[in-house]
Order: sequence, then C-alpha cells, then structure tokens
Amino acid sequence: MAESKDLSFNIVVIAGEIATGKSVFINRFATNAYKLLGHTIGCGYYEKTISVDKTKVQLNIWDTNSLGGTRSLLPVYLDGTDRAPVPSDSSSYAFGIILTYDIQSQKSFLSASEMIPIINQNCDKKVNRVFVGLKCDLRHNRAVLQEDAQEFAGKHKMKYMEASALTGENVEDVFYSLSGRL
Ligand SMILES: Nc1nc2c(ncn2[C@@H]2O[C@H](COP(=O)(O)OP(=O)(O)OP(=O)(O)O)[C@@H](O)[C@H]2O)c(=O)[nH]1
Ligand SMILES: [Mg+2]
Repeated sequence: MAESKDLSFNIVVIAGEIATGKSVFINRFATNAYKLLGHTIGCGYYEKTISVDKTKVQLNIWDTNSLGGTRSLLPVYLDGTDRAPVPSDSSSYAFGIILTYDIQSQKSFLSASEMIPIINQNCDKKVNRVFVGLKCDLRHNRAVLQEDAQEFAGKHKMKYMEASALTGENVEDVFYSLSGRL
C-alpha cells in the first residue's frame, strides 16, 4: 500500500464584487461557524488540514478582497501556479482557485466573468478551478439561472457548485472537490 504523504495546497478565493460571501464561506469551512466578519482589508489567510484518500493535505486559503485597487494584486496571489498540479508522489504544493459569485446578484455573476482573463493570464491551464454560487440558502431570491452558471463554468473548464455558509450546505464539498483533484 502506498505511504501517506503530506501535501500543502494553496487555494485562492476570488470574486468580482464585495460582499459576495467569500470570507464567511471560508470561515465556515475553517471553523464550522457562521460568523459575520465585515469587509476584508487586504487579504485574509486561513489554514486547515484535511484528509484526501489517506493523504493529509494542508489547505492554505487566501481570502482576497474585491475592490478595484486590490484587484490589481490578484496576480501576486496567483503566482506560482506553474508548479501545479502536484504529482501524486510529490510532497510539493499545488494550487487551486475558487471563483465565486452571489446567486442573488446578476452583477456579481458578470463581475466574476471579468476575473477569467486575470486568472488565465496568471495561472497554468492545469490549475484546478471551481466556480461557486454562494448564499444558496437564498435560492428563492436567485437572480442567475443555475443553467447559465453551469454553462459559464463548463465553458471555462470549471466545475460548478452552490454553497451556503449560513446552513453549511456544500461548504466542505467545495474544498474537498478541489483538493480531491490533485
Ligand atoms: N443568507 C446568507 N448570507 C450570507 C452568506 N454568506 C455571507 N452572507 C452575507 O453576506 C455578507 C458579506 O459576506 P462576506 O463574507 O463578508 O463577503 P466578502 O465576499 O468577503 O466581501 P469583501 O471582503 O468585502 O470582498 C455577510 O455579512 C452576510 O450578511 C450565506 O451563506 N447566506
Ligand atoms: Mg471578505
């Protein structure tokens, strides 16, 4: 049987709009609590170790903010992706991206689409990507058709998922899904 290896996996969480729900979503994953955090100044950082197929994977999660000024810093957080993906017998690190929007906001969906060129310019094509519709507990206020989000994700080679930090729905699944594709 293959020995377990420790991996370190950087994840950058991105949105085009403020108040999309990134920080609360990451904090729910890291602490299993729903906590309102206020606007992120600069960039937040969280760590959590999970097990994927008997491999311990330390997730280093970068919580970017969405203001125009700091958007220009995104390439810094996306740097190093040419080293991804990690071969299964390596203990080096890989990289993944969670691109998010708020399912209640057409504007946040359009803004997320504006992030694609920035991601493509700064990341290797092989970097794992997931497109996530946040606040899915508010699906009665949905402003973006699930099919449209799915189609957008497919076009840009991303898996599409929806999650809620409030209820916890799919929060772990998003991170496991990304990490499981190492
Ligand atoms: N109903 C519901 N509301 C949520 C959820 N997640 C976040 N919110 C609301 O959305 C607000 C913004 O969430 P944040 O996580 O701070 O948003 P952000 O994307 O980090 O915003 P910036 O740091 O400004 O870029 C929160 O204060 C909550 O009011 C959720 O899963 N469900
Ligand atoms: Mg934030």
